[in-house]
Amino acid sequence: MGVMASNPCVAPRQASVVCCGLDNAGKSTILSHLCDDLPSVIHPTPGMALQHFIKYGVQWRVWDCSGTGASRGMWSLFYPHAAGVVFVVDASDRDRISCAKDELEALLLHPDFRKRHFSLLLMLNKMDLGENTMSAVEIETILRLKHLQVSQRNVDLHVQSCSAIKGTGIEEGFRWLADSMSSSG
Ligand code: G3D
Repeated sequence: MGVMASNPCVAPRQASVVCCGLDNAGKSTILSHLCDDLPSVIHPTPGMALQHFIKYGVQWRVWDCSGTGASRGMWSLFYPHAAGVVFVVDASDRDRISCAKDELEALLLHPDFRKRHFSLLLMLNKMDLGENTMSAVEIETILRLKHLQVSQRNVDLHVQSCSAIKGTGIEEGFRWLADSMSSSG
């Protein structure tokens, strides 16, 4: 089912989403394109910041989680309440791509997600950095996404290349997520 155009007479449906990924991946910058009232200067997220916005016929509630090492243990507090996950990867961060893989795997194997159906939007960010970035194919291989699609049929996955600095790929990604969550009720 597609996302309907916004109609002021119809209350938008609600969607709760957890946004995670390593620190510096660009989570807050991505969300700044969707929230009208976020400041233009993005500061490191202290623990978690809850964002509300209405876009693409959906009233979004997004937990923007800090990705620093110590804070990652807090992500799972929001899993039981989330119908969708936005996992942001810094495509220019070769040194930490295996760490991002480990965190993604831990999320997928977490009891709150292991068995139930959910939508996973994987944002491959900072694609504007040109030859310094890993390609989408390279990242998909490192993250073993083909294996994931076979082994975890409960995950509706979409991979979206983007540049939060340029604002590209964000609308496409979140429109897909809105559609995916709508389809799974
Ligand atoms: P986080 O919320 O995941 O921790 P932020 O990440 O949104 O705070 O972004 C971390 C840094 O990456 C910021 O730079 C931000 O401007 C930059 N960044 C985010 N998205 C992109 C992108 O698509 N391309 C490029 N080139 N940079 C990006 P600073 O310098 O403020 O730390």
